[in-house]
This record gives sequence, structure tokens and C-alpha cells, in this order.
Amino acid sequence: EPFSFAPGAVLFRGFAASETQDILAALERVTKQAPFRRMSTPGGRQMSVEMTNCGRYGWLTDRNGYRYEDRDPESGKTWPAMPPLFRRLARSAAEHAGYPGFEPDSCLINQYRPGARLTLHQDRDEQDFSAPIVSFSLGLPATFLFGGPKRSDRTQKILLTHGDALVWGGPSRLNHHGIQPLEEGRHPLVGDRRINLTFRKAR
Ligand code: MD5
Ligand code: FE
Repeated sequence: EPFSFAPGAVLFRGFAASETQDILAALERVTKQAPFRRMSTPGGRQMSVEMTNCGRYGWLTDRNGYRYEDRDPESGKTWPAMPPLFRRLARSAAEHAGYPGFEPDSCLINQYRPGARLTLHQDRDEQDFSAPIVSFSLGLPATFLFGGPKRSDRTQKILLTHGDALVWGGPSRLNHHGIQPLEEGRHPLVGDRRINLTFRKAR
């Protein structure tokens, strides 16, 4: 059932779909403490994706650069705790992909409304590239672009749909990737948006 589209990258279709309602309830508790916001890039542009975090460290960007911080700059408080369900799902997907013992200390939560996109980039703000990244998609489908080590490498398109789990480690950990602009639509449980939970070991 799992589908590998690159060495070290494994996709599990619908892995978390049966947990949708509990995930959304946990997400609501997180976003009450740390609401979604549009962050600024170091170059001064506002991202189209809305973001927040839970767990020990949160990924953020502002005029000073990309980094992990243990506090939400909007509130000055530590990020909300990672819901046990989130931790369990991330660990389970990692284990199924051959990475037992995954202990994420960070969960970045991305909310895409129609039109929102994420340009081709690498995830390289983490201290240890040997840990995998585990990511879940909920709601509207999105076209994921998966490239290579160089930004100019050709990309594959993979449709990510509701409940999918993507585990990414090993040789493709530093590959470029992105999300094409989200199409209009409405998901029966999640509404007119796509939610992405990305679990990482930041430190
Ligand atoms: C998303 N998020 O769906 C995208 C892709 C990010 C980010 O890229 O940095 O927040 S999540 C899919 C993903 C996660 C980790 C690794 C890879 C893809 N990959 O190997 O291509 O909001
Ligand atoms: Fe990324």
C-alpha cells in the first residue's frame, strides 16, 4: 500500500483519515492559544500560507530569517503542547516507513486557503538531517512538487489528498519541494481549506 516516489520518501494514502474529527478538535485547542497568522519572509514578503506551531519548538520566519523558537512571538508564551494524538500519528507513520523511535519536538501547522501556495524550497533549518520529516494532509487536495537536491532539478507532481501521510528521510531529506496554488473547493469535514501538519526534529 505505501508508495515511494523517491529514495527515502514514502506516501501512505488516507493514513489519518479515520482520525479527522479528533485531529480537528485538537487543532482547535492549539489555534485558540496560538492562532494562525501570515508570516513575513526575510525579503519582506508576506507568505500566502497561514501558519502556527505546537510542541517544544516552532518554526517561524520574519525579517530576521527562518528559524525555530520555543516561544510564539505574537504572545511571548511557549507554543502549545503537542497533542498526544499528533505525536502518536507522527510516530506511527514514521515507524511504518522504517524509522522507528521518531520523537518530533516540533509540529508546524500550515493552513492553505484557495490560492495559497508554497514555493520550491528545502527544509534545512533543523540541526540533524538524519531524522525524517513526517507530514499529514487534511481537507482539500493539493499538488505537491517534489524536486531534487538542486533548485533547477526537474520536479514530479504528486497529488496529496485528505488523510495522506508523507514520510521523508534518508537520501531525499534535502530535496526541494513545494505546493502549487490551492484550487477552490470544499471538503465535507475540513471546509474550504487544506491543513498540513509537519513534524520534525528541530534540535
Ligand atoms: C505542505 N510543507 O504540504 C508542505 C509540504 C513545509 C512544507 O514543505 O516545509 O512546511 S509537506 C510535505 C513534505 C514534508 C516533508 C518532506 C517532504 C514533503 N518532502 O520530502 O518533499 O504544507
Ligand atoms: Fe518544506
